Amino acid sequence: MNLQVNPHTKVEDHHVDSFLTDVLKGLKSSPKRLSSKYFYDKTGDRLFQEIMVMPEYYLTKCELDIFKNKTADLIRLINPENEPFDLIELGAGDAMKSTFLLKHLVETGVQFTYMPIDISGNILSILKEKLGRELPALEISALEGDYFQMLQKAASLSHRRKVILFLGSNIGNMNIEEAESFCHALNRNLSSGDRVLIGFDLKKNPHTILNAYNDKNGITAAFNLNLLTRINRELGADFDLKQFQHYQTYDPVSGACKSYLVSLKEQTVKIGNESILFEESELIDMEISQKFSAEKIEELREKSDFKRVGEIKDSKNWFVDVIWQV
Ligand code: AVJ
Repeated sequence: MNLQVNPHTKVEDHHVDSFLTDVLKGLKSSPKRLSSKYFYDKTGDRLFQEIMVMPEYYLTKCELDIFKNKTADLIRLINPENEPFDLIELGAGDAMKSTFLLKHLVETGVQFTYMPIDISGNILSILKEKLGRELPALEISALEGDYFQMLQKAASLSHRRKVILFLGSNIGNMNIEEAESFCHALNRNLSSGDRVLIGFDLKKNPHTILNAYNDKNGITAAFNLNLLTRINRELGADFDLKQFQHYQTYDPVSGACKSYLVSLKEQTVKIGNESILFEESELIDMEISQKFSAEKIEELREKSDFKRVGEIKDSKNWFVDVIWQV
């Protein structure tokens, strides 16, 4: 998992290079695709924060219910002996939910460092500012980048038992196969006794799920289309946003909730020196938000070699945080 970095290349150049490579590779595939991990530029961060407060988007409310009202239970499951440890959060974002946990932990006086990892440097600076204000006693060491690269960095900084938080159904952005290899790799990157807390969105009435991703005000649509704006700005492309339309699906059998952009006409888009042809009605596969059954979660745990520790659901039983141990 080591990344070879040319010492003469600036980090920003590197970002642009791999962003361009990924975008071109995705748009030359069939079906065309773009990775939702690139949604989170400054505007994307803001749009996702708007999504989290939409009445339709129940996920954040459910997990907040757990973190607000079952904090002591959570702490018992992640750190039963109340011993020093390090708390690493993958995809921390603004850490709205984990802040409840952090407050509680600071109050108990247990020794720990909080290491939030996120792909968005923008949201990490917002987070650091907020936590510095609300929890000045908290030891924090923020890491910007991809999950595994930064997880390794965090592991090299930490000499204590580790607890990994992976909340908000971020794991749903992987299909089942990817989630399996992710959890397996996560397990291999940790040591015996380390624990993970993973948030899964559960299967439920398919109308409820589809509504959460197909809001009437078009915020989710704007969230998807914003990636085209980002590609225009950062990679010098000329996507015409009026010629692409958001389309959302949910398959209650597989649990896959997927978003697409539909090309409204035959058109050519320039990206750097390349031209990409879109047929009329051709799709770009944008994002998967996988929903899980209890059985699928168990299967995932077994395949990735974790031991079951416990789980906590919200009061509606719509969302579950599971705790596993290496
Ligand atoms: C941040 C990946 C959990 O899939 O529910 C929200 C992102 N996409 N609305 C999700 C998202 C459209 C969200 N995650």
